[in-house]
Amino acid sequence: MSIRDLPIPDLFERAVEGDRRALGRLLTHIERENEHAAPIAELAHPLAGTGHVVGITGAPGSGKSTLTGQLVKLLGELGLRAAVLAVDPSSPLTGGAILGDRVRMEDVASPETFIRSMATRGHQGGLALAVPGVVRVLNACGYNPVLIETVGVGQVEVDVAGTADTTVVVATPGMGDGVQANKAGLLELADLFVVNKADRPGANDVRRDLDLMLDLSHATGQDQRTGLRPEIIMTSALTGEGAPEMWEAIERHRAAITANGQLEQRRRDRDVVEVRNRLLVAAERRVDELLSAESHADLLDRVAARSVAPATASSEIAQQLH
Ligand SMILES: Nc1nc2c(ncn2[C@@H]2O[C@H](COP(=O)(O)OP(=O)(O)O)[C@@H](O)[C@H]2O)c(=O)[nH]1
Ligand SMILES: [Mg+2]
Repeated sequence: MSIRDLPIPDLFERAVEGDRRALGRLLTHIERENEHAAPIAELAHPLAGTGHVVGITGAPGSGKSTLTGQLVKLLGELGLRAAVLAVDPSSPLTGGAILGDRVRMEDVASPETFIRSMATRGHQGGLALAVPGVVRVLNACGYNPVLIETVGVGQVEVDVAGTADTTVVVATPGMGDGVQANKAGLLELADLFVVNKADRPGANDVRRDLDLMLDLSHATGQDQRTGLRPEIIMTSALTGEGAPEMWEAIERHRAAITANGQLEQRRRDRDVVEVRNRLLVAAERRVDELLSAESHADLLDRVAARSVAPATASSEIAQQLH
């Protein structure tokens, strides 16, 4: 029987046993949010939640993919079965730049590594729904850690970073990155800073800037989210220098938030956010359905004619929101 025709439970079983094509198909269902997505999530959820989810974010060109490649190489040497989820805001699923990244990453990755690219466009419920779903299935299939690479701009990335247990923010010399990170709200997100391209002049200045900013946020009480001061690690992804130190720092962060109970809290919060996001999508659909209903055309006409106020119309329609 072709893998396409396998019932979902069989497909899932194969994926858990290590069949990469089966896993690929499961992820496609999840990404499409089709009728198979919920049954897959039901199978995966009890098995997931123990793997370490690491977010790697930063400006385009800061070296996230190269760095992720080095990390994946290292993890392979450590005997870990890592997965990479590369989230790109623009490329279609098979698209340009990301494929380039993928080839490079796969050159160094161990055969056990699973690499998946995901576009941010074309998701019905948005990435906020698709990413946790994909991570859940990867975890359930024994991939640990799961590394999520995202471009550090915009709300989507901030949401995706919220999916991670440990969020690494990558900065580089010569881009005014400290300031950029601050602007994009990445400073608050970072559990760990990596100054990549440490082979370039100015890397130490970036480190110093980040240090100063951390001092400042400490002084103003802005870092109360975690109570932990993010470490700053210097790397040169081209050679792999600093990659082991980066991984050690990621593990230290995980150990710290495991010990202080934050890991459990973060995961709980994340699940609630996912439930909330799903409810919002469902609610929005229901609202659109109500607004386009024939029975409300008259009411909306009266709003247009200024004989009924929008607030009154919405309270009236809201009575059918269930
Ligand atoms: N000099 C130097 N170049 C790097 C380093 N890391 C990555 N690069 C280069 O920076 C460019 C962008 O890297 P890439 O990993 O695609 O960045 P991404 O957009 O953040 O994923 C590529 O040309 C890399 O070869 C590094 O540590 N030092
Ligand atoms: Mg990249």
